[in-house]
Amino acid sequence: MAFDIDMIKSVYARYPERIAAARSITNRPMALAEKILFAHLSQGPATQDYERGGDYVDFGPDRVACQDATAQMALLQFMQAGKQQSAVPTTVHCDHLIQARIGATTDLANAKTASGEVFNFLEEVSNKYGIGFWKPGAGIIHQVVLENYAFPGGMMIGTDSHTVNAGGLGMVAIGVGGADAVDVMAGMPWELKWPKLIGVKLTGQLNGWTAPKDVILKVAGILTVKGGTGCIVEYFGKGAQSLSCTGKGTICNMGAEIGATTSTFGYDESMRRYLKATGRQQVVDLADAVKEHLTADPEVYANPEKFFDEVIEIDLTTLEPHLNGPFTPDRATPVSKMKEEAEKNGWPQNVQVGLIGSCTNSSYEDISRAASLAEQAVSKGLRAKSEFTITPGSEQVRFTIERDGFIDTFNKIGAKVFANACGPCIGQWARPGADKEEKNTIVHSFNRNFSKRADGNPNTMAFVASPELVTALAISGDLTFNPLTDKLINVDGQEVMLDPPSGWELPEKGFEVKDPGYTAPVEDGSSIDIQVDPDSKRLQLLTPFQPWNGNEISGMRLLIKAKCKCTTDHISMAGPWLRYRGHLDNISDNMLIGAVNFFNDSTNFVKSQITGEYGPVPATQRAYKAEGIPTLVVGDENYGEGSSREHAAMEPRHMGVRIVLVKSFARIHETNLKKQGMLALTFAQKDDYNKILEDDTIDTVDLKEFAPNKPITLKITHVDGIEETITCNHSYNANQLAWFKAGSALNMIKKLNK
Ligand code: MIC
Ligand code: SF4
Repeated sequence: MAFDIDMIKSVYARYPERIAAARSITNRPMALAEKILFAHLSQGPATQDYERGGDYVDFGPDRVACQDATAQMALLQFMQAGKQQSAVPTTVHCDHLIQARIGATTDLANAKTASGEVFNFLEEVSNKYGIGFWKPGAGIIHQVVLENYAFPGGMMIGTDSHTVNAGGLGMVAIGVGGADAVDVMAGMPWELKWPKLIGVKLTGQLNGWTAPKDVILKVAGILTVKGGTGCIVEYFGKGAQSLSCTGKGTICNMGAEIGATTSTFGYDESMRRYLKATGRQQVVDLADAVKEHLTADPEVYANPEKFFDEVIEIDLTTLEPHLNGPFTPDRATPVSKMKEEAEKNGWPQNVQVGLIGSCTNSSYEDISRAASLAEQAVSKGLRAKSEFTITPGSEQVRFTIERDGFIDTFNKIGAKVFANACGPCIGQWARPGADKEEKNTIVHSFNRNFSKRADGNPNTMAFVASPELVTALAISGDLTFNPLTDKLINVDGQEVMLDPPSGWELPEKGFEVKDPGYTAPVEDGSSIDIQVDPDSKRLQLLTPFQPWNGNEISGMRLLIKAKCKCTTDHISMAGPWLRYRGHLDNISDNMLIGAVNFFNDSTNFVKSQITGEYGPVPATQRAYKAEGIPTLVVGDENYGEGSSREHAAMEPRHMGVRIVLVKSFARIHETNLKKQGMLALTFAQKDDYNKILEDDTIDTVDLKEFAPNKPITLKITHVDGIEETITCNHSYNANQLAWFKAGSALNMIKKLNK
């Protein structure tokens, strides 16, 4: 049975009218992404065309999804919005707060004890506001959404950057911070800059060792971690149609790693098959009735250069398996070049652990193909030389793969099955010995591989690959092993080769699950009273941020000038800190502790202008706050890349940082800063980054004239008394400016609801 079928019906019912309105205005063939955007304007049918990469536009997404680690802040904010119910179907998924240590059953039980207070809070709030609740162990948000909620041509937002996974079912699904989710849940328009469009034409067909993952690993290599910023990536061509729906999900999922707003595919047979297999024939019937609107106009795919801002072509037939890493998901190395690269760069050859699963790659197809290799290993007298772990994406997948014998197969090569949760992908991995910080290599089928991400060890080099390649490398124990050409020695001393993997797109006997782990909310939750213990270490009700006082900001000191890559993991680390995601003051003790200080190349070691001493970033900032001294944070390119976590914006706001000034921002983080009433600025001249010195005092000169499209000037006074001014750009529109003035977007919502 499909959830929210009435909502899906009404979305499809309005498609013909909405597309006709858009067509009469644009007068040109449209890409799928444009059709979905036009069909979801919050104003109704289109009355004007929009400039790609220029206009901010208001949308009305169909649904919202939140995961436990971000839902806490999203719901704490929603509770202040003064609404009785969420205005659109919304779900909460408990997946990030489960630590992988021993194995699924024990780890899940431990998580329920350790984070019981948070899970209960999320369940109660969900019940009160009409939100569907997926309990711990039910699965990872994106896999559960794909299996239950995604539908072709729909638009959703989710408080997780990999919400984009739902593009595998032809949605425009976008990762956002909690404050954005509050807009949609409060029934208000949700704003996004009309994206540019990148077309990726896939020709040929995958074969042998190559998997859908390799498509996105290749694209990441081409576009880099910021190449997709502000863009929707639309995949098309015969090759696209030949991919499974879940394979499409994998490709869209990792679109987050190139900074893309989202990625999507046109409605096709693979989606029909997947919808049917997951009990949603009804959605197929509805989608079929409007199918011409659920893919681009044929002219667009026939002449992509005319309609997309950029076109990439990839031939699946000749595409090689890739390994991306270490430390960044866009460092792409084809498997045939790995030996050379590893030697050149001194990457440890010995693979210590191979990890498959996660929200990116845990479909039935992925697991069955990986299992085919494990099966071969057994029959050919091989054992996995590396440790090997599996994190299934959902209880439905886990139950079905267990029924079909794959877990037994994996057990034969000594695998460990973790809970259906994020686990090692988000630092929730109690990896024995990680604290020794030894240099080592792991390979995984997740999406991110930033420093410290999986096990907290800065010297762990993580390489991202398809589950098939991860399995082969775990069997060989060698990063430079190329299964296409290399032989292995088995227990009898014979040379053997692994045959290419094989598997099933969908289970022949259908999916099965006993308890999917879902709890529907009560009809009327208005009488539910949510209590938060004022002494709780895990949860804290929010105090509204102060509005802007209308004055210039004077006497700012530099808190930190971050050097090179500064992701949201550097700004607000995950792993053990996930436990404070519902407590703004406590989590602020991790603020920027991973960022590298430009002036001494150390992390969490900055100069205090009060004492002249060096110390940790959070303590230094707390001292500035206590003295009422405003501060500023400076950053490099693509600052805030990675996660949607708005804590990376709320912490500096709460701690008294006033401006974040960088060379460029990642999309979600820039929006999060704006939503929380922070000033997010970029250097008009990137080289001005070099003008900011450790002991500077900084003042705004013309903040009082803050207006859209008008740069802001900063005066820098160096310690020798020399003054310089620099020009800073910003992308605030009138609406966003109002958030700044009110202190936050939430303060605005509260005002409007009064
Ligand atoms: C991630 O993959 O980095 C996360 C953890 O899922 C985050 C969300 C979070 O930080 O809670 C994301 O991708 O948005
Ligand atoms: Fe969870 Fe990792 Fe997916 Fe983020 S990327 S949702 S942490 S499995």
